[in-house]
Amino acid sequence: MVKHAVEANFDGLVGPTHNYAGLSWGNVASKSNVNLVANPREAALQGLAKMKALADRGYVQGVLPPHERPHLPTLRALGFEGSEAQVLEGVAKADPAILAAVSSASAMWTANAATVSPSADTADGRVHFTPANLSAKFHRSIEHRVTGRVLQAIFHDQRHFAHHDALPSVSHFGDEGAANHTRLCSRYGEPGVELFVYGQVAFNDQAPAPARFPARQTLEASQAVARLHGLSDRQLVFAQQNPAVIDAGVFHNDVIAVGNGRCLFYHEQAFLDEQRVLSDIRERLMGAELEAIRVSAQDVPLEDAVASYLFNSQLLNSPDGMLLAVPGECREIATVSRYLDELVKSDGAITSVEVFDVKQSMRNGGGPACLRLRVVLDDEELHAINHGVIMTDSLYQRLTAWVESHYRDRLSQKDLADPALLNEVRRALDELTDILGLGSIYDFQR
Ligand code: SUG
Repeated sequence: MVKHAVEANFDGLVGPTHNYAGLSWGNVASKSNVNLVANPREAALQGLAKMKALADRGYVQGVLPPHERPHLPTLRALGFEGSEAQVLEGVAKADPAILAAVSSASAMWTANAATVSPSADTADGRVHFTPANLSAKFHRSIEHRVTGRVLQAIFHDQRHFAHHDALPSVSHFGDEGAANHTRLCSRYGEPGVELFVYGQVAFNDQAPAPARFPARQTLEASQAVARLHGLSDRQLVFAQQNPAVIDAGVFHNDVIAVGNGRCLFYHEQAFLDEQRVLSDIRERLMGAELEAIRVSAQDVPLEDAVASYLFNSQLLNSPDGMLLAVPGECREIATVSRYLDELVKSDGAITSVEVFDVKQSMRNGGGPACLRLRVVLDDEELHAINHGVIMTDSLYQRLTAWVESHYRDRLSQKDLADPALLNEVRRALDELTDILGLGSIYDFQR
C-alpha cells in the first residue's frame, strides 16, 4: 500500500552575522557583491516572510536555525590564543579573510545542509540524512557538525530516521548535499528516482571537468551517499553537469535545474549528456511519464538564467498543477520575465508563478531554492518529528520579534571583529534554541 506523504521544506533562518565577504570563487554574485554593507535583519525577515507565505498556502514549512558565528573553536584550532576578544583581535590583524570565513552566515542555504532520501526509496524503510561536507569552501566546511546535531534534534526517532556522518572532508569526496540532488516520482509516498548531479569525477583525470571554476561535487561523493542511504540501481541516475555551465557560474546544479514529482524543469545546457539523463530517468520512473520542461538558450540565455536564478525556484505541488516560487530578480530580466509569462499560459505542469524578495540572500548567490531543504515525510514520520520548528502564525510572530530585538541592520567586514557581536549572537541563539525546542546544539552551550 502506498503511504500518504508530503514534501516538507525546511528553510535556513538567516543568521545575525549575514555579510558580503566574497568567499565563493565560482559563485558570481558572491564575488561581485563583496564588501557591500549587509542588512542581517532585513535578510532574516525576507526569509521568514517566504516561509510564512508558503505555510499560509498549506505547505509544511520548517525552520533550521543559524550557526554560531564567528566560530571561536575553529579560530582556536588555527592557533589563535587568549581571551575571546584577543582571539578576534588576533585574527582580524593576522588575516581578515579567515575571520570573514568563520563569521559567514552561509548555513542559511540549507539546500546544502544534507542529502535526504525518503523512506519509500531506502532499503531499511527509514528516512536517511547525510550532512554535506561542503569541503570545497573553508567557510562552508565548518557547517556539517552542527548541521548534523540540528537534524538529529529535529528527526530524533530512530525508528523512522537514520543519520550518517558527512563524507571524508577532502576534495575527492566533495559533497554539496541536496543542491545537486533531485527526486522524481509519481507520488511522494511511492519509490522515486534519485537524480544525483556531479561536476567532476575525482579518480579519473581524463574525464571532462570545468577549466575556470571549481566543480564542488564529485561522482564518487554522490555514489557514496547513495550507498549509505541504501538506494538501489533501479532508482539511481548519476548525471554530469555540463562543465561549460560551471565555468559560467553554475556552481550547483540547482542554479540550472529543478525537479518535483514527474516534472524536470531545466536549461538545455545543464547536463553534459542531456539525452542520456532523460532516458535514464524515463526508464526508472516505471510507467509514470516524465514531464521535461526544457528551456532553450534562445529563450533564456545562460547568463540570464544565472543572473535571475530562474532555476533556483521552488517547484511545488499546488491544487491546480505546480507553483514556481521565483526570486524577484526573475521579473527584472526581460527574457526571463517573458519566458515565465509564456510558461504559465502553456498547457504544462507549471500553472502559476509567485515572486519572493530574498535579495539579501541573492547577493550572495542564494535564491529561494538554496534557502530550503526538502524532506519527504509520510504521516507517521511527520508526526514523529520535533514540531517546535514547524512554522505557524505564533512561531512566525515569535521569530519576527526575536529577529527585531537581536539583529543589526548594518554589518560590514570591519564589524566582524567586534566582541560585542559575538555576545549578541550567543544571546540570540540561546533564546532561539528555547523557542524552537532544540536543546543544546551549539558549541558555546556545551
Ligand atoms: O556556497 N554563497 C553560497 C551560496 C549557496 C547557494 N546554494 C545553493 N545553490 N543551493 C555558496 O557559494 C557566499 C558567502 C560570501 O561570499 O560572503 C556563499 O557562501
